[in-house]
Amino acid sequence: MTAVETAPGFVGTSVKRKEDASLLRGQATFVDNLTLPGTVFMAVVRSPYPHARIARVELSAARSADGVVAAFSGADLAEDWAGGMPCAWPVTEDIKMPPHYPLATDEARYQGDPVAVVVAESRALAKDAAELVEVDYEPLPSIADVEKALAEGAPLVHEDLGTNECYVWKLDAGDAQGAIDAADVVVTRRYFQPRLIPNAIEPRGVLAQVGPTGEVTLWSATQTPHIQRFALQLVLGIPESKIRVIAPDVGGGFGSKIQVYGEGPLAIAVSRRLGRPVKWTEERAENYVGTIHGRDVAHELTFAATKDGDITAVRSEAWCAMGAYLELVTPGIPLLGAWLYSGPYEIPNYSVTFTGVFTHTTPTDAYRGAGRPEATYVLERTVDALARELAMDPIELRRRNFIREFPHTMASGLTIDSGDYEGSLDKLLEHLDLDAIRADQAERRARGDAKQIGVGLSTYNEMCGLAPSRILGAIRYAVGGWDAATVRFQPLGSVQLVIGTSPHGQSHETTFAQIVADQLGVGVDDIEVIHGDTASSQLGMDTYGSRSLAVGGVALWHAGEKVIAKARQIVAHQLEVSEEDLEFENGMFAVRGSPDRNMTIQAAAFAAHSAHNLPDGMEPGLEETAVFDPPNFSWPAGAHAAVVEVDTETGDTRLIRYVAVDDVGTPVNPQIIDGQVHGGATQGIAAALFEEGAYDDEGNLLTTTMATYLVPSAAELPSFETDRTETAADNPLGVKGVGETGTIAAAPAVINAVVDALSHLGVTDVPLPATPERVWKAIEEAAS
Ligand code: MCN
Repeated sequence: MTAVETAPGFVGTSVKRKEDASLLRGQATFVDNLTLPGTVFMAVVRSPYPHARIARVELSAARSADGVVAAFSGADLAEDWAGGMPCAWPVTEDIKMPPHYPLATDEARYQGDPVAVVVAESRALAKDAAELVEVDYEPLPSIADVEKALAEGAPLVHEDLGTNECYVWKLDAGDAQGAIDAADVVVTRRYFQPRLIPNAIEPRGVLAQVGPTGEVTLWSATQTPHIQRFALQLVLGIPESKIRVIAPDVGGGFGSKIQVYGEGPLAIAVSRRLGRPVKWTEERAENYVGTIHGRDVAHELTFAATKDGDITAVRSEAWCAMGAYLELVTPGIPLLGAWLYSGPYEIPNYSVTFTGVFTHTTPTDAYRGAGRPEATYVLERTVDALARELAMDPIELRRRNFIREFPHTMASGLTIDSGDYEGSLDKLLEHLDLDAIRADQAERRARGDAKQIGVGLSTYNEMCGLAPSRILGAIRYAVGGWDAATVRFQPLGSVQLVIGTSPHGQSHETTFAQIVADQLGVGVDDIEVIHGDTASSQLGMDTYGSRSLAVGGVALWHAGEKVIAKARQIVAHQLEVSEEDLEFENGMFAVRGSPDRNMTIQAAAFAAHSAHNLPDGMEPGLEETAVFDPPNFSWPAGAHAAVVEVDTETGDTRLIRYVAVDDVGTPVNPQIIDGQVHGGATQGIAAALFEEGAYDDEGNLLTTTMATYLVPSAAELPSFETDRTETAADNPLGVKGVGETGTIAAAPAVINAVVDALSHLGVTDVPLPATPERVWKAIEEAAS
C-alpha cells in the first residue's frame, strides 16, 4: 500500500462535490422516496382561522371513508404526550412559555394550527378523508401585527398569560443614553423587516416506524437528527436509547428544518397505536402556514456621533414576533444578533432591548441568518442615514469607525478573534469601479433619465459557529454547542468519517473529506462521510448557525490528529525508533534522516487491525473520536455592494450588479464557498426586493402560494462577482463559517442602493421589500 506521492493539497481547491453523483442522477433518497411495507399515510387537518375556540371535532365521516385506517383529534391523542413541544431557549427567567402540543385541543391560535390527523392507505385517500373532518370553530378576535399586539386591549394569543408580551431582554454596556445626550448628531430610524417564508425545495416530511419492543425509527427531512432524538424523548416519553433518527438526503432547510414540529411526534404516536409505519409529506401550501417563518421584527435604532463622524453610541429597541407558540429556539433568534448592533465598528456605548411578542401567526424561528440579518439591516441602513446627516461619504464614515486591531473585545463584551475590515472594503472597491458608476449616475441625473442607478454598500461582520457551550449556557440556551467527529481507518486503508453535523445542501461530504485527505495523506475518493443517522453517529449537535466547519470540521481535524498519534506509536514500535524520530508527511511516516525507513499510515492501519505486533497494552483498530467545544464564536466579515437600476416612472427595480468580498478564514473549497455566498446573498436580495409573508390585520395569511410570495429565480439576479480576503480564525484550521454571510450582508446593500438611486429625488427610505409599488410611492411621497 502506498501513500499519495505528492502533497494532495485538497484544502483550498474546488474539488467537485461528491454529493452530486447521486443528486444529478436522481438517485438521492429523500424521505418521500421511502416506503416501508404496510406504510399508512397521514394528513393533517389545520385551522383555517387565526384564532378560534374548538367546540367539537367530528371524525366519524372521515373514519368511515374509503381506505381510512384511523383519525384522531387533539383530545384523542392527549394521553400520548409525555410533555409539550420543547423550546430550548428560555431567554429570561420570567419568559412566558405557553404549553404547545402537536395537536391543538381547545383553541386554535394561528391559521394552520393542527387540530386533527387522518390516516389512510394512500396519501390521496388520507387527504380526501381529511376534508370530511368537521370542526366546529367559534372564531375569536385575533391580531397579527407585532407592535399592535402590545397595545392595551389587543386580542390575547394566550388568554391566561394576560399579555402578549413574551419577554424583555436587555444588553447594556457603557452609557448609551449619556452618549446620546452629549452627541453632536443623533440619528434615529425605524424599520420593519417583514416575515419571510422559507421555501426549501424539499418540503418537510417524516416516516415513523415503531417496532415490537417500542423502539422508534424516524426518517425525517430535518437539519437536526440529534436534537430531534432528545426532543422526541421529552414529547413522547420514549427513552432516547430507543430512538433512532435518520435524516437521509435533505433538500435544503435554511433554518426551517431545525425545529421539532408536531408531525414527527404525531407520526410516531400514530404508528405506536396502529403498529404500522406512518408517513407524512408536507404540501407546498402547508409549508406556507405549517413551517416556521423568519423575521417579523420592528426596530428603532439610534446612533450618536460627533460632527466628525465618530459613532459614540448605538441603541436598538426591537419588537420581535414570536407567532402563536414558541418553537425550538424562537425566543433566542433575536439574541443571535444581539452583539452585532455595532457590527464591524468600534462603538463604546451599547444598548440593545428585545421584546418578544405573541401574535396569531405561524411561529417564527431560525431562518438563514437568524437575528443577524435583522441587526445588520438596521445597522447598515442607519450608517448610510448618518452619513447623509453628516454630509459625509458613507464609505469614509465606515472606514473611520472600523475596528482595526484584533483580537478585539467589543463594548458588548464578546471578543472578535480576527479580521481585516478595511482590507475587504478595499478589495470590494477595486472590483466595483465606483468612479464609473458615479459618472454614469451623474449623467443619467443630468439627462433626467427615467432609469436611474444607485450603488449601496454593506460592511458586515457576523457571529456564527454556534458553540461555545459556556456562553450559550450563560444566555440560557438549553443544550451544548460542541460537535463531534470520528475518523476511522478500515483495515485495508480506506477511511470513514462519522460526523455529528447534518448537511442538507452544504457539501460536508466533500469539504470534510478534503480536510482529512490532506491531514492523513489519502485521496478524497478514499474517504466516505457518514452522517445524518443517530445510530451511526451517536454524538452531534447538527447543522445550523454556520457552525459545521468551524465546530464539526475542527472536531474532525482533532480526531484526525489522534489517529495520526496512534499510528505514530504503531510505526515507532514496528520500526523500533522513538516517536519523536518520525516525520509524517503525505501519509508516510519516515525516520528523520533515514527516509528509506518508512511506513504508510495505511500500513499502520492494517497493523492496527491485524494486531500481531502492537505496543504493549494498545487496543487494536485505528479509529478516534474527538469532541470540540470552541472557546469563541466564529467571526466572518466582509464588504458587499449592490448596483441597482430603478425606473422612476414605474418603481421597477433591477439589481444589475452584486459584488461580495468575504473573509471566511481559510477557504476549504472555493467553489462551495462561492455557492454558499450566491445562495445566501440571493436570500438577502429576496428580502430586499421580492419576498414578504403578508398577513391581514387579523392573521389571515395573504401570501399562500408562490404566485403571491415571490421567490426570485436566477432570471431576477445578476451574475455574482465574488472575491475573498483571508484572516485566520483562532482554530487549528483557521476557518470561519460562510453559510449565512450573504444573507446577512445583502438586504441593506440593496436598499442602500435603491435609496442612493433616488436620493436626488429626496427619497431616504423604502420599506421592505422594495416592490415597484413601494418604490413608486416613496418617490411620490418625497416629491410631495
Ligand atoms: N466552507 C469552506 N471554507 C470555509 C467555510 C465554509 O469550504 N472557510 C464550506 C464548509 O465546509 C461547508 C460549507 O462551506 O461545506 C458551509 O459551511 P458552514 O459555514 O460551516 O455552514 P454549515 O455547513 O453549518 O451550514 C449551515 C448554513 C446555514 S446556517 C444555513 S441557514 C444554510 C446554509 O448553511 N442553509 C442552506 N447553506 C445552505 N445551503 C443549502 N444548499 N441549503 C441550505 O438549506
